[in-house]
Amino acid sequence: MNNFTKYLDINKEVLDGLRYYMPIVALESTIISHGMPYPENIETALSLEKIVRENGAIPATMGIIKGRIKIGLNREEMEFLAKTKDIVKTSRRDIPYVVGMGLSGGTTVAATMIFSQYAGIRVFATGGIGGVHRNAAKSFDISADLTELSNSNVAVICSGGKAILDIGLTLERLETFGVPVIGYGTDDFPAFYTRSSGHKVVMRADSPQECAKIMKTKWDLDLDGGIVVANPIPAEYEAHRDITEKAIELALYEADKNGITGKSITPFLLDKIKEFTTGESLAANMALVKNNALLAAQIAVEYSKLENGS
Ligand code: PSU
Ligand code: MN
Repeated sequence: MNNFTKYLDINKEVLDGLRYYMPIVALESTIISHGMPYPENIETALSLEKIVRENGAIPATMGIIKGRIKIGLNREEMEFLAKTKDIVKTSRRDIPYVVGMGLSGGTTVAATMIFSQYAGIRVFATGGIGGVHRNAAKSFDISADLTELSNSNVAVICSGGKAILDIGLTLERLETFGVPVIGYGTDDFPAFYTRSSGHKVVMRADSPQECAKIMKTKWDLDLDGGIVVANPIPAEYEAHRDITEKAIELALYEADKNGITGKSITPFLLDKIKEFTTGESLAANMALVKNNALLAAQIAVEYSKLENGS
């Protein structure tokens, strides 16, 4: 037995899924605790699980409840993370503190990848990954999501990086870390609220099968680390580029003025952008993450076929 197993609670559905090599999709919970307001957060979390199920996979929303690492939160636990005030945004750095002190945490992309790796789950859907912040040369603010992508063997299905980041520098870091960044049905890296960031990707896949093949090949070759599948927001939900960009600039100005730094900055910016776009960004966020859950389920189904040798 590994040392880590005693810290994990794997729910029955996920445990059965793991036992029988069924397709499973990991989902994060910082989006619940810090990324969206109540009640949109819980509505979105529940509909992601529904979409994953409808597309033939088992959902496993990760989180920490009173010091226990949950591989698959139940509805009550999701509600708890959605409503409670002092939930800790938990990235790699925070895990020992939150678990060791018996606290509760919403897991970031990095922490969710780590928990997925513990359980052996290879596919994970989220909204956007963290990355290199626009003023990183001064602030040194580079998300631990990128480092984790260089470590854990998990494919992260997302809508690119948030436009609050420096997308060009984020792609440079990912290249250095050896992380394949695959445009799904696109040659452009998406910018979360909008379909294109203006930065090209050098890899493209047009089907879940192709994504699964790249994953299988990478890990068969012992090239440890994650994969980013960048899935653009559906066109009908795309936010207005100019308005979003203005909102981001205003939000960055507010963050600077209020001295917001470290782990608080992403939730602060997202909240301000929502305010400045009168909710358009929240609607876009909800739509894109659902679209990612759908693709993740399809990829998980194809990947498990490859794993089972069929
Ligand atoms: N993007 C969103 N909503 C979020 C996040 C990103 O639109 O809630 C969260 C994710 O959990 C991501 C984290 O892993 O923010 C990155 O935070 P940081 O930059 O502090 O590493
Ligand atoms: Mn940061």
